[in-house]
Amino acid sequence: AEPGPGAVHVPDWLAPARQRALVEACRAWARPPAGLRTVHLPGGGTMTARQVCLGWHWYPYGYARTAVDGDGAPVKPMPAWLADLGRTAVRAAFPDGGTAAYGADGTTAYGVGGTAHDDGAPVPAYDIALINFYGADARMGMHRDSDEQSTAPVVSLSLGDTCVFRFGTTESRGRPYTDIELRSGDLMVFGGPSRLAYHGVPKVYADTAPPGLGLAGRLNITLRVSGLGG
Ligand code: MD5
Ligand code: FE
Repeated sequence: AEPGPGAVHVPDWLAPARQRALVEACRAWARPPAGLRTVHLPGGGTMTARQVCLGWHWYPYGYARTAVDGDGAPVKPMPAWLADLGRTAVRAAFPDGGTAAYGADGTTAYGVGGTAHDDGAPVPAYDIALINFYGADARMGMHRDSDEQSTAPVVSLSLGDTCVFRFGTTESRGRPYTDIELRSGDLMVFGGPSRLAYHGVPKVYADTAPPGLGLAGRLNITLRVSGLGG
């Protein structure tokens, strides 16, 4: 399903065993050093979803190689297998190579070391993972992801509790928007015109995670290309 141009929702993309393995990996990444932290916004607000980063450390508003707003430790590396999962996700969302994802010119270069689809369309080299942990009362306000120097599609993997994901326009954080339920195992890819759309998570439904997953709350893994080089 395509909630907007370049935005693709693939429900139930991750098999249960894959979901369990990702939850286990998130648990390890959440540990110190440079583990799960609470993010404080410059305006005085506090993000209710807690976060851990791989590859590059996101802070409001930029990227660093150390947890500058946490314990200051070096950010954990982005595993090659996770970058590969991102590439596989983009191919799943845009099986034809994707003018929707890549722009009508089909020539836009993504990131460093990007390789190609069989049809020649570029495939992004994911070098950032942001993992957000949402407890039952956590939300994320409407915002755009604009701290990356790359137009490569963003990959979003949902685990655990079901949420309402709000997908808006590139123009404003208000209406019109489309509300989509994201469940454990769902994939979303935001490319092309959707890359800079406003979005947020207004609601998490408590106790809706698959029973076998061993997760109370929601995890979202978002894969991005920094465009920052080496
Ligand atoms: C989440 N995370 O569910 C979302 C998944 C964040 C964040 O929003 O910034 O950590 S990524 C959703 C996303 C990314 C890029 C573009 C769009 C959505 N979009 O155009 O809607 O925790
Ligand atoms: Fe975002």
